[in-house]
Amino acid sequence: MRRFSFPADFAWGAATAAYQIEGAVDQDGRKPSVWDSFCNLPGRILNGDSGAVACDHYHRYESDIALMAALGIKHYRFSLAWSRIVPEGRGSVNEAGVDFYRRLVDCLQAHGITPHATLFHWDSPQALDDRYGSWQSREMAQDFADYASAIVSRLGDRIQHWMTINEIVCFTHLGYGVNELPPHAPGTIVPSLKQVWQTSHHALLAHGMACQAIRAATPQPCSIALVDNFLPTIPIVETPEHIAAAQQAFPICGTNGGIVAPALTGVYHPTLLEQLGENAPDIQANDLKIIHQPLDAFGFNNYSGVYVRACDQSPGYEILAFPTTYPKMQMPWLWICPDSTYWGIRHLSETLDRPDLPIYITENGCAAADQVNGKREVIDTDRILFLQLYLQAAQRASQEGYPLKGYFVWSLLDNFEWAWGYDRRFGITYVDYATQQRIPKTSAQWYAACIRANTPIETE
Ligand code: GCO
Repeated sequence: MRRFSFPADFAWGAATAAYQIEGAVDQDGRKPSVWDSFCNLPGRILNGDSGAVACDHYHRYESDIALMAALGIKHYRFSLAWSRIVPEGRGSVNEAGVDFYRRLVDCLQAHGITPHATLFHWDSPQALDDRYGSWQSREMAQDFADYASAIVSRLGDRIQHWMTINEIVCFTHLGYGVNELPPHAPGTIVPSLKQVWQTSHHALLAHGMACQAIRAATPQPCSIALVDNFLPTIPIVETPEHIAAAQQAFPICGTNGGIVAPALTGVYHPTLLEQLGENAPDIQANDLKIIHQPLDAFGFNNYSGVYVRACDQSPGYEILAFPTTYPKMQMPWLWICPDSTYWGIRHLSETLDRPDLPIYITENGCAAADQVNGKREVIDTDRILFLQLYLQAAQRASQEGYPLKGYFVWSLLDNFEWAWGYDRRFGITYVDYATQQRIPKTSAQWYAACIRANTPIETE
């Protein structure tokens, strides 16, 4: 069967995040992040796990990078720990923390792997939570921009691909709850939904100000992206009426109208603002201009979606619940929806009218049972099936001319899966946390074959 290849310059990568893999949380000047504190709260993390050791990547990065090179991976998305670089969140820079990332990037480049650095992947300095409540305060945006300046002025000679913030909804709407503490992330109880939306507004401001800071500090041309896990709406059948319904639903589904929409269009969706009423965030005169910065790319973290159908009653579409037997991978929210890849890309290009914006899938992957057999192998054919379905949908978008530039599998390694601790494994490489041994899973070999062929390989 003739397979459609991705474009010759398609970027095949792997992704990780600092707090989920590094460990060494009190080494070389790093100060606590809100996730260190959150893990110390009884009952918040499954099995009382924390990122204190994780995959010990801080000490093992050279062998982990060699693993990537052996698979033919040419792009690596990782995140920088803000509290390793500016331990108090603002003020003095910890040069020993910067040196770790300098060593990491030099090692990547020695292996011919391009670094893609995410400035913020949820682990903000505890000191700023103590000072003004983290994202509840507008000050966080300025402190984040200053941190961006500090690191880009130091590593901008080695890093040309910057991503400002990962998944705003996850550290705002999942961290701040109205009259109850949400389970997922550090944060606090706030008196109203307005305060929750104010935290995501401050995160959008931080993104915009960081874009400006990166452009001012970089010593060479660079690419800047925002990374988001917006919710793709999928037409139940690809007929004009159901496609129109999915497009109508997209900008107001979940938090799409208040996060990806303002970042990419400069406008909070009017229907969302109408629905929020007095719970809408306070938006200062120049805010949306700051937020709507020109971008060089967009990072689409793609896991699942929702099905939509047209209907006669207002508003003209219906978001469909998943049947209880709908296939999932090993997370309660991980319904298998490969068409979310294709339609997510189309919504960015068409529904938000940004056909100009190159797109990377900056995360895609799944948790799976991952049993180690008697030969110390992990035969994860379930993960291969998942990845193949999503990559085939990505290929469809690419073949139809949408500007898909690359794909980063989540994740290179099994790692600290936030509130689920180490109970859930997303890696294409198994980590035996007792010994820190790495075991490339069958999916790693499969992924290496995809990279060589530049297309999703059909399983034999
Ligand atoms: C996210 C985060 C990752 C998660 C992964 C699996 O997308 O939630 O970026 O840190 O570990 O997605 O949940």
